[in-house]
Order: sequence, then structure tokens, then C-alpha cells
Amino acid sequence: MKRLIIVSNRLPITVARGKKDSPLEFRSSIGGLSTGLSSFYRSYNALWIGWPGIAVDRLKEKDKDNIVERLSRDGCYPVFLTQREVDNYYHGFCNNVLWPLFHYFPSYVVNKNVFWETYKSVNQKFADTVAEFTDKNNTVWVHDYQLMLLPDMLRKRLEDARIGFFLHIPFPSYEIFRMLPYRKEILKGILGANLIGFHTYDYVRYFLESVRRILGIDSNLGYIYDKKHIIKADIFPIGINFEKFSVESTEIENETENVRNRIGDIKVILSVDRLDYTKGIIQKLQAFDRFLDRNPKYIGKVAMVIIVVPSRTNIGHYRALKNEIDELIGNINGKRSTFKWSPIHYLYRSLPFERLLALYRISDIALITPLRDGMNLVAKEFLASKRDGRGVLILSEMAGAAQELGEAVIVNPNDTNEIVDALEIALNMQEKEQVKRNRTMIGRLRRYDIIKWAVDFMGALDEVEKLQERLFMRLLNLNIKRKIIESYRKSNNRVLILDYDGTLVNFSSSPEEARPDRELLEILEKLSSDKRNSVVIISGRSKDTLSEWFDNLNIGIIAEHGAWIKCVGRDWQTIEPLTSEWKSVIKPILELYEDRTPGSFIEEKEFSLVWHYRRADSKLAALRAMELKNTLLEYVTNLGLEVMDGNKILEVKDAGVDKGRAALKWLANIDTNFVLAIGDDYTDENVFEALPESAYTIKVGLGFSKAKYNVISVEDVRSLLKELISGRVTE
Ligand code: ADQ
Repeated sequence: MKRLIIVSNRLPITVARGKKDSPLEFRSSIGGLSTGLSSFYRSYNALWIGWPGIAVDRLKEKDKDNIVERLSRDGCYPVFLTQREVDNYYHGFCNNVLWPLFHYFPSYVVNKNVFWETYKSVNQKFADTVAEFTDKNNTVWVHDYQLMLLPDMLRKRLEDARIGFFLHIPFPSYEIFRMLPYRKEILKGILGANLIGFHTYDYVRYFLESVRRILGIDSNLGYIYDKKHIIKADIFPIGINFEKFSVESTEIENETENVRNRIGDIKVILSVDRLDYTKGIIQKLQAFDRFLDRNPKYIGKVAMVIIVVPSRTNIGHYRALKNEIDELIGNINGKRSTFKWSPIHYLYRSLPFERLLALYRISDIALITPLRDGMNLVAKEFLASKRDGRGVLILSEMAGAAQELGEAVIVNPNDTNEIVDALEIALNMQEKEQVKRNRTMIGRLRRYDIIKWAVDFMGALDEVEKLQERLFMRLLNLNIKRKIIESYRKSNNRVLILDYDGTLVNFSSSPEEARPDRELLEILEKLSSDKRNSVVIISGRSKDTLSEWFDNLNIGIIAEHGAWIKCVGRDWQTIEPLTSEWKSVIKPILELYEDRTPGSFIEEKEFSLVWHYRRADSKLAALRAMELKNTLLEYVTNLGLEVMDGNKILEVKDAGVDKGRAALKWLANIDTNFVLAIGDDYTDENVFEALPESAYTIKVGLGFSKAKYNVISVEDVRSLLKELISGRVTE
């Protein structure tokens, strides 16, 4: 049966035990994901796998059985971790390495080898558990930075599984991410998924840039065509359980009134955060202090209610932050309080839901100013709670939520004056204006709630799977291979048109590695020594290089994308009467870009000029390539030229030259009833298009093409050629 398996570090239910040997307690976990998704996963026949929040060292065998049994009633299954694992994986690698780095606090990173080793082994432990429950019909949805190696670990065990991954925290820019010693492993781990979700477009961009620059893997419109599967990276901004926060009930009304009575008839600025240095708590307290300095008229009329939920207090930075907050609040209150009024009400604890909702409802302003935040659900919850639409949200531009909540008063959390200005704007904002701004945002939050978010993610995973299936249907299978071999065998006059780079050899940046190896030369030798075969290599490379490599074989060569043809035993000849006078106009332009882009260089072929930027800094090169292409486009039409945007190259050549025309020219002199053409990039598409319908055309790599079939790799091409030689398909 189809089933969804959700995997996250923590389960939606936390198991706790007070004193040794006291009974186990089962509570709902705090946090947006678990509460939000709980209704979704129940309706989806889902199983939720995660750590139950208690170290296994504190449990007896019968406790473990009890936990498994009790959790199973709520569709959950535990991964038991030892205290040592919790310390090194969760407190260690997750909270001392990944959390600070991904939130742009690299100097807070404390790295130890044992942290990484345990992160790997705990991810493996999760993989073992998930694999027990998964077969290829299931969908696995992995959550967050604690489990970034898991998608690939699962992929290795379950090749066909549908795996989604969602990152709840920011994905940092390449400059930050590259600092991580295990950056390659982490990226490869995530790329085991079919769909990778982030909250914002920037996070997607940063991720894809890191994949490109660290692993050398390109993407196209968010898609990565890996050897065996397709991966998509996309935006899914998480929503909240809207109903829960907009609910109307006597219990909530009473609680709201109760809270209002206790606070009194003053304006309330609310701040709700987990204790964390990323949340900008100190900065906002300082801003509130300055606000009171600048606006003495609000003394006695405004108060800040600040709720700090205890968190990670075993880490030094968190303890220090707690002390700093305590001290600062003490100072501000000490300096400003009167017998009747305190500027700050400070609650350092977690609150029951009704109390939190009541606070959202009575507050005039929510001051949410994290220095970095993946999304920030409190901002959304505050708005959803506003049944009459009144209230002002002041929101940091560094929170993912700011991308969606543009009608809020947006601030830079590092700019104290800007926060003070925002407080003044908020306190003076007309109710009509408040309602107008909030209505748009609330509408969006209602429509795109957490269920819609999860359903959207699942839908996108389906789409990726369908695309993958469509592409896999085009893969060369045994039957088609048999058909090809059969018609090859029957034919006395065969033509094999083979592209070189990416088809017969893997791409490489070093010319030495691109040379044909022994195996390839043997294959070409055997194919070309059969009198019935006419083998032709068709490439963008220069005629001199191709001559050097293949002259002593019995094969034809088409060089420079079709500008030159060399039949067996003959000299090179141009396909059309071509000139290269245009080079004197174009070359100086390319030289300018060569000088301005360190690492790039120009290759001059007889009838084309190529600007290579593979070895240049990729960001700069991408920018320059775009500029150069625009500049060249102004010249090329008049000169009858064409600019080709290739694999880390821009090539300018005569518009009349293309591989398709050259292939047709080659065929024109041969009476053949078997044509096989294999190529991998867009220049080969011209060949596939030009050839007669009866030709067997094959694209190397996944992805749509004018070719009839796809194979995955250079190795597949070589196997097919060997099978043609032997006349047998290897199963
Ligand atoms: P989280 O900490 O799970 O982090 P966050 O957006 O900070 O999510 O929301 C905190 C949640 O805790 C809210 O749902 C809120 O209602 C609840 N909460 C806060 N204070 C509370 C209190 N005093 N008592 C009880 N409950 C309280 C990660 C990322 C975020 C991202 C979320 C979701 O760090 O940036 O928004 O995941 O993807």
C-alpha cells in the first residue's frame, strides 16, 4: 500500500521522565512543524519516524516496548539514541556547527571530529529504521538540517524510492557554506532526494550555486539531471495551522480577557522567541529602550511583553545570552519602572497554547526582528490570530517570512534607529490602514496554510516522478537494443555518426584526460575495420586535434561543428566556402573579456573563435558570459555569424555551419539503410533533427531531446558499441 513516511529529528510526541524510575510522560512537542503537520500526517496514512526526546540510557527494555506501543497509537515510531549520540550529533554537530553556520554566525561554530562522525552514524541509524518500513511504493519526506545525509543514504538502499527533503532553516550563501569542512558530503547527502524544498527563492539559489561550485553539477530551471534520477529544488514557504490561531471559543475569549485585565489598558508590544542568538533579542531590547528615550510621552502607556522560550542551555553562547537578556531587562526596568508601570514584562518559559494565543490577540504590535530566521512562524501566527484585522507586524527583512509578508513594517534588525522608527510608525498607524495591510496578508495565510504547503510539496514530488518516468521511458532498453543490433546485422552499408566529448569520453577540463583511451581506440578500431561500416566522429574540436587523435584509424572526421570534413584517406576540405575575415572584428571583443575575466582564454579555430570560461570564477564568468553574448549579438547578424552558448564556452562561428548539415553531407554519398547517431549536447540536436526518420538517434544523459532514445552515460554508449561488434546484447 502507498504510504507516506515523515522523518524528522524529533517526533510530534516527546517522551520525558522526571526522576529516575518515575513513570514516562508523553507530551505534544513544541514547534511549528510537529503541531502543524499532525493533522496532515494522520489523514495521509503516514508514519512519523524520529527521536522521542529521551536518551535510551535512561530506559529499560520494558520502557522501550512501552514507548513503541504508545507511539504507534499516534502513527509514530522511535529512533532510540544514546546520551552520547544526543550530545555529539544533536547538541554537537547540529547545534554547534550547522545551526550557527547556516544562520551566518561562523565564529560561533565549535567543531570536533566526533561531532561529524556521530552525525554520520546517527543519520545511518535513521536510514536503517526508515528502510525497515519502506519499499518502492512509499514516499519518504525527510525534514531539516539534522538529517541532511539521510536522503542519499536512503537512495543507496532504495534506488526507486520517492524521497523529498525540506530544509526549515536558511540555506546560506556559497561564501558561508563553503566554510564547512564536510560541504561535499552534505550536498551529496541532500541530492539523494527527488525534490528539495526551501522557504525562499534565495535559499534555492544559494543551494544550487553551492552544488554548482562545490560539486560541479549544473542545474536548469531548478532541475538537476543526475545520472539515474531527476532532482528538483523549489520554493515551498511553510504555512501555519490557520484554523487553530483564528479559532473562536469561550475558553479562548475568557483567557484573552483575563490576560487583558492583568496587563491593563496600555498598548502592548509583543515579542515571542526561542532563546537564541539568531533571534536578535538584545537588539530589540536596546531599540525599545531607545524608543522610550525618544518618546517620553509613551512612558506608562506602552509595555513590551517579551516571552523567551528556554532552549539549548547546555551551550555556552545560549547561557551567556540568557544572562545578557536578564541583565538588560533588569537595567531597563530598573531605570524606568514606576510603582504603577513596568516597561517590560519578561516571561522566560514555554506557555500553554491558550495563553500564547491570548497574548497574540491583545497585542497591538508584534516586534519580530531575528538577525536570521528560516521562516518565522510567530509572525504568521500573530496575524492569523487577529480576527478583527487590527494590529501591526514589525518584521525583520532577514526572516524568510518577510518575502511573503511584504505589507508588514519591514526593518533591518541591525539598525536600532530603524526599529525605533518602525515602533513609532506602528503606534501611530490608523486602524483602517492596519486592517487594510493585514487583510491581504491574512488572506494569503488562510489560503496557503500548512496543509496546503504539505499537499503542494507532495504534488510537486509527484510531478518530478512523472517527469522522471517520461524520461525513463525514452531510455534504451533491451528490446530496442536487440532491434538496433538486428538491423545493424542485416545491413551491408552502415553509418555511425558519433559525437566525441560527453559521448565517447566524459567531459574533462584537462586536454590530456580528453584524449581517447585504449578501450575507446579498440572499439573504434574494431568498428572501422568492418568494411560494411562508415564511422565518423563529429565534434566541435579543431581539425588539428582530431587529426592527431584519429588519423591512423579508418574513420571519417567532421571538425569544428561541421566546418571541416575529412573522408578516410583524403585531405581536409571545408563544407562550404567559408571566410574568416570576421575574426578581425570579433577577436578584439573576446580579448577584452579574456583580460577582464581571469582564468578565461580564447581558442582560435580556423572558422570559429571560442571563449572558454571553465577555469574562471563561475559567478564572474556567468556575468561576463551574459554581457559578452549581448555584445556579440549586435555584430553577428550583420556578419552572418552565430553565437553558441556551450558547456562553459561561448563560440562564434559562421551561421551556415552546423553538425546537422555536415551529417547530411556525409550521408549524401552513401547508400545506407542503417544510420546510428549518438550525441550529448544541443549541437547534436541538429544532427538528430536532420537525419531521416529511419535513423537510430540517441542522446547521452537524461533530458528531453530530438533523439529517439536516451542512454545515461558514456559507459552505456561504449557498451552499445561493443554489443554491435559482438552482435550480442549483454543483459
Ligand atoms: P521552529 O523553532 O520550529 O524553527 P519558529 O518559526 O521559530 O519555528 O516557531 C516557533 C513555534 O513555537 C511557533 O509555532 C510558536 O507558536 C511556538 N512557540 C513559540 N513560543 C512559544 C511559547 N512560549 N510557548 C509555546 N509555544 C511557543 C524552524 C526554523 C524557523 C521556521 C520553522 C518552520 O528555525 O525559521 O519558521 O522551522 O519551518
